[in-house]
Order: sequence, then structure tokens, then C-alpha cells
Amino acid sequence: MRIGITCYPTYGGSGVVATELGMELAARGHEVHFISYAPPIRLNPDSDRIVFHEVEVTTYPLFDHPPYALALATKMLEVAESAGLDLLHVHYAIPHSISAYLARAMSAPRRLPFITTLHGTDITLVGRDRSYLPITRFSIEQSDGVTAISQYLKQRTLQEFEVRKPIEVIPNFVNCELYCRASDELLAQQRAQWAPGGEPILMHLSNFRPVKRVPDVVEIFARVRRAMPAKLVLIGDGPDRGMAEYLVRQKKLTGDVYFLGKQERVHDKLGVADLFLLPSELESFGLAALEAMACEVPVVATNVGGVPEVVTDGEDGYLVAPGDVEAAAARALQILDRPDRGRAMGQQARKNAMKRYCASKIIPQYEAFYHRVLAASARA
Ligand code: GMT
Repeated sequence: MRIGITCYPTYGGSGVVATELGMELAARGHEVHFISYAPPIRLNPDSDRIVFHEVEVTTYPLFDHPPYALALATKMLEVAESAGLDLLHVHYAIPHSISAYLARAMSAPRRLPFITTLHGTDITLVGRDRSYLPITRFSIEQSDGVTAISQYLKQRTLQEFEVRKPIEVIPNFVNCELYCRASDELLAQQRAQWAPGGEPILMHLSNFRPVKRVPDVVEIFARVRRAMPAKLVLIGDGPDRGMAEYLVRQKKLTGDVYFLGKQERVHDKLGVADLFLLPSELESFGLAALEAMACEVPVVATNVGGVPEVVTDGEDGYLVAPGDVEAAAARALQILDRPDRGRAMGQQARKNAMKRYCASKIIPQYEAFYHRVLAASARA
């Protein structure tokens, strides 16, 4: 198949999922065309079956807000015609599915079906803003196929948007070969750098948006640190990084906390952690938790949204209420205080991740869905 994929390239889990999906599809012989304003951060363009098409937005003094959605629709049409795309697959409803809708209309009578994958904040935050609700609902209903990345997100979309459209749940996935425990050599090297005294390493990875509650990561760590020597590694960047750095200084934890900023090879970092923290206000899935689990790292997360579909409380981690940093710290200590420092729980985490969410299980679900959408579009 020839597939056009659009996502936010620089920020957030939806772009990561779209990129990994495109790379997996290319590895399985499909031709994948990424259409966005910048190359997605985790894109490894080595494959000759992957092409990136940049959307350039023409500016003009009149345009206080350059019309990206229109430029994207135009580029989608251009790529569909030049590359002979079979379909468009957009990740994150706003504005990508509206651009795809326009591209489909412009390409008539040639068929250009489009699939929208809902990721979370496009529904829970952005879509809920009343000004965006009608257009989000419209774009979902106009899609030739809609998928959601968790049961939670499907139910929430059906309830809040009252859409008359079947939504297929195709969960997020992880490349289980790439995301695994670090080699002994890498483990020794990273530990010497971050935890030379053999301290346990707690880790967090996100885009540091308020919904991630990054200051809670610092609060939880401060409580753990009071009980035992430990180190904290934070990966990513975003609006709340400054606040988290301030808290670290205020709590005199500077020597124990590392802010790495945005990283490309996160699997190399996750694979050395002893515990992963995800204290989000809301997560439709919690991709970072799954990536940590695949690396044999147990997770302490919040019992919100789709997270219980990923983390099994008491088995591969613990779930607590959002904002309850005391409970999260107590659970973290419960894991780290074990004679094996949580290794058995981490191994169980990988088993659970592999059983349900390996790319090898999920990508065929997308392929089957594409075929169904193409067949329905040919019948229409
Ligand atoms: O989490 C974010 O802030 C980014 C957002 C996105 O759409 O890029 O993430 C959402 O999609 C991820 C990938 O499907 C999910 O793992 C996240 O749980 C989801 N975030 C929220 O629901 C807050």
C-alpha cells in the first residue's frame, strides 16, 4: 500500500506513535509518505520506502495566523497525486482530519479515503473546548475510518462527542526488540554517570505539559530521597520544566536530579532505570509507561484514563490517585526496598507489554483496518 501519514512531528506521544507506525509499515514493504511541517523527531529515514514531504506555509502580512491546515490539505493532495497514495492516515484530529477531509474532496473523482486516529488530548482537552467541538465531531464523522488508542478513549469520544461512527480500538504499541533492558556494558556506563554510588534510578519521560504533573515527579522523588539514597533522571522538555527545575533547587536536590532535555534514543535511557514515574492528571494510554515496561522497568502511575489498560496494579507497577504524591512515594519505596529492587516486577512488566502491545501484534491490526477501509471506499 502507499500510505500518507500526518502527525505533529516535534511534540507528544501521537507523533511518536505515528512515526513508529510508519517505520514499521515501511519495514513490512509498504511505501510511507510523511506529510508535516517538519520531519518527525524519531524518524529514521534510512528506508527508501519512507519519504518526508514538508508543508510550507506561505506567510503574508495579512496572515496573523498563517493557514497551516489549508497548506497541509494542499500538500496532501499534491502527494496523493504524485505518489499515487491509497489512503491518508492522520494522527490527532485537529486540524489534521479537516485537512484530510479537504484533500479527499479536492481529489474527487479519484478516491482518497482517510483514517483518523484519536490520541487523547485532541478529544479530552482540545476537542472539549466548545469552539472546537463541532469541527472535531464533524471531522470524526467524515473520516472513512476512526481508531482510538484505548478503550477509555473510545468510550469517552462516544459519550462526549455523541458521534455516530464506529470507532475501532487499536492500542499503542512498542518495538519490543528495540525497547529492552540495557546491555551490561551500557548499564555500567550510564550508572557510573548518574548513580556512581549504586543508588536506584527513578525516571520520567514526557513533554512536560501541565497534564503530566511534572512537579509531582519531583515531590515523589523528594519523599523517596528522604528515605533512601536515590537519583532521578527526567527526559523531555516543555512548559513545566522551569517549574520542576525550580522545585529541585528549592528542595536542595540538585546533586541527585538530572534533566536531560529531549533525547532521540530514549530506549537506551529507559533500559537502565529501576522505576518509572508517570503521575499524570490524565492519560488516554500512557505510551511512556509502556516503553518503560518493555525495558523491564516497573511503573508507578496514576489510576486515570487508559493507564489501567497498560499498567496492572500490583503486578507490573502500582496505580495511585492523581496528586497523591504520598501514596506514589510509598509505592515507589515498596518496590525499591525489595531485595531485588523490583527486578522481578520489571521482568513481569516486560512480559505483560510483550503479551499485549508488541508492534508485531498491533501493526497487522492497522493493515487489516486499512484493507477494510479501502474495500468500503471502493464499494461506495
Ligand atoms: O500526552 C501528551 O501530552 C501528548 C499527547 C499527544 O496526542 O501527542 O499524548 C496522547 O497520545 C499518546 C500517544 O497515543 C498517549 O500515550 C497519551 O496518553 C496521550 N496523552 C493524554 O491523553 C494526556
